[in-house]
Amino acid sequence: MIEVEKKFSLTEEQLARLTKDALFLHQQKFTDIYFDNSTFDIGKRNFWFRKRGDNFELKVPTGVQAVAMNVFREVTDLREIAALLSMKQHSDDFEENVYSNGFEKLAEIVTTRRKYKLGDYTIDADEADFGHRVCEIERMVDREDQIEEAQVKIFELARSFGLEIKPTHGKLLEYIVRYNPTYYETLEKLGIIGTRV
Ligand code: V4E
Repeated sequence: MIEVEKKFSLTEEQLARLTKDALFLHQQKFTDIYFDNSTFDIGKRNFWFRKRGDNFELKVPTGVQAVAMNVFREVTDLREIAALLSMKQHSDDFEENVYSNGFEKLAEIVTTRRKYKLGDYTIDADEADFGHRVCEIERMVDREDQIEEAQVKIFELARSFGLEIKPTHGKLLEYIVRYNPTYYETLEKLGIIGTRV
């Protein structure tokens, strides 16, 4: 399955309207630690490497672009992550290898997420500990050729609730804008992050 998602910046009132007839699934709190090295080699490939709770995940662009958004694949197999990041194995412990290969903490973000279901859409209302709120509307599809249609449907839902469709930073991008502008500017100059609808 492929997750197609779009981020929105909503007021409390807009979020209340969007979730009024949605089914509340649960609230969870999790910590993401993102990593990169001093020359930003992970970010320069538009890869995003994190430990969420106890689990390492690497987001890798699929090469599929629809409505000016990259679609990412999430790699969780540790051997595949190590291969994609060209990590040398110095220890049997994956986390030790992360650090011994020169990767260090880029950001640490604690998120409180409220999850809802609205028809075929999932809504994640996230609040990060550094004061950034973002709402994601998501749909799952089976095949790459369904991505574009899913994105159009997300935009249609958003419009039906009067939500403004404008570029919105996710939690990590907002974090690095605020706390690591050199990282942000480097990737922005390379065209890796920028204005996306
Ligand atoms: C993929 C990505 C980043 C990693 C953070 O991904 P995101 O979906 O924002 O995090 P989150 O917490 O919602 O994860 P989930 O729970 O959905 O798995 S940071 C930047 N990107 C890619 C990217 C880009 N290259 N340019 C722009 C403008 N936005 C995002």
